[in-house]
Amino acid sequence: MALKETLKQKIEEHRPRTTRLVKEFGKVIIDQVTIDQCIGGARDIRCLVTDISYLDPQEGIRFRGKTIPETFEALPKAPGSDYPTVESFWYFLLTGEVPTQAQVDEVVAEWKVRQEVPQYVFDAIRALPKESHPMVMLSVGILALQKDSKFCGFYNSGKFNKMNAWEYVYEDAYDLVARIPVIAAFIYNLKYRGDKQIGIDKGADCGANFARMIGQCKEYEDVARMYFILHSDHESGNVSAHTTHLVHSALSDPYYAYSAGLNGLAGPLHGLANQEVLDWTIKFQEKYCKDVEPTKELVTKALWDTLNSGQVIPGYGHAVLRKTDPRYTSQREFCLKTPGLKDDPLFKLVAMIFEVAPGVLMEHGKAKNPWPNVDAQSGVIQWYYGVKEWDFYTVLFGVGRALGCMANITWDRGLGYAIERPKSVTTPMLEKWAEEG
Ligand code: CMX
Repeated sequence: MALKETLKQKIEEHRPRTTRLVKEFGKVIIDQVTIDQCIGGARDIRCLVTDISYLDPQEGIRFRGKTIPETFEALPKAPGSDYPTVESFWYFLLTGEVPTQAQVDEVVAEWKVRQEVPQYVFDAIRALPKESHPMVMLSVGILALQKDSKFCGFYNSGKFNKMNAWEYVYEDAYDLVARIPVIAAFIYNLKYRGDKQIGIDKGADCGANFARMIGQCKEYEDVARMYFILHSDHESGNVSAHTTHLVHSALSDPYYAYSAGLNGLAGPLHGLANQEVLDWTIKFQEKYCKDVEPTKELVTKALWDTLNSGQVIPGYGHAVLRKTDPRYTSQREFCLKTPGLKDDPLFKLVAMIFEVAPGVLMEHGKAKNPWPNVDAQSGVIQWYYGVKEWDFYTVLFGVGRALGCMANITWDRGLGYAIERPKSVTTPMLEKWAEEG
């Protein structure tokens, strides 16, 4: 069965489960809210639903029930590669089913049709000041696509109905995931390669095409595939996924929703941390290692300097995770098995930080999780392959994250999730409840 028919069947099978939960068990209590959660960013409150991925604090992410190694193992691989295509992963995220090779081929073919980006998107990006952050460019590019939103068109058609609204979200979502790598490549070439643009390679899958469009080597094709898949989804409560879900819950179309999600991803406590890691590491090299090899003592001193100046150590800590992020481990394993990369001085330094930083953070005593997250390891791979412009790294994150966010809002509409509207209270109310115990 083709992707859309499989998804339709899955959504229709799922709907009665959601309806039953609301109708028969709607008042069952699954959590309670404390004052520190109210003030502290709603941390851990169970109030979102997604079946696309689940984040266990000890184990890390599972996509559709599969760990990262299980996901990479299960999905059909790109020709001549150890990694699956992004297209096969898209099928898997949307449906929860591992696609056959024939189903993957169909998605790859459809992806190619959908990936053409209208000229006005490039014109909108080009009109921005050249010094604009690439995340601004990406967010503007996605927002510019809104003009042709099929969901918005359906809403305005006078024929809108809740039962098949998801099909129009699906159309936009699919267009968006196919186009965002092309927009990202355009931004890269515009900003860092003197506007030397390279056209789409119609014979290539998403990862290979992205590598070629930014003028990269063959080996980078797997980097792109791995990177986009690893960054795709981290259940629903993180800033980018939650923002996308929230904005779409007002029936804003996928372009409005994901442009907003990208703006959240651009924050230094979220996706921008990957650029901050490289910035920190390169500055460390320049300051401490001009004439000497880095040592654990030097790294320890630099980490304490950062903490004592009131800054966070980028790439370490997490709101949910309490162990090393398996997305970190997966990228580290990629480095260790890649000749050249495993002996690269920057990788060795990142590995040394991994040995030292958790102990420093534990001694510092604030962070609940002293272990590295995805951002601590991602930049060094890009750097090694020559993508040294680290303000671009969050754009790469944003290309990957689109897969999860778009799969999620397609299901949001499929299951008819309501407009999001939590309740706020005032400080005097909290003080009164505090006194009452
Ligand atoms: N370095 C220094 N202090 C840290 C820290 C770190 N890496 N991680 C957490 N802390 C501090 C917090 O700032 C907080 O301090 P205050 O009490 O003074 O406010 C305290 O430890 C408790 O924080 P927490 O409950 O452990 O963590 P939060 O859930 O509040 O925040 C996160 C999570 C990721 C924002 C935080 O760990 C952090 O700032 N890390 C560095 C930035 C980073 O790597 N972000 C990327 C996360 C992954 C992603 O989304 O891409």
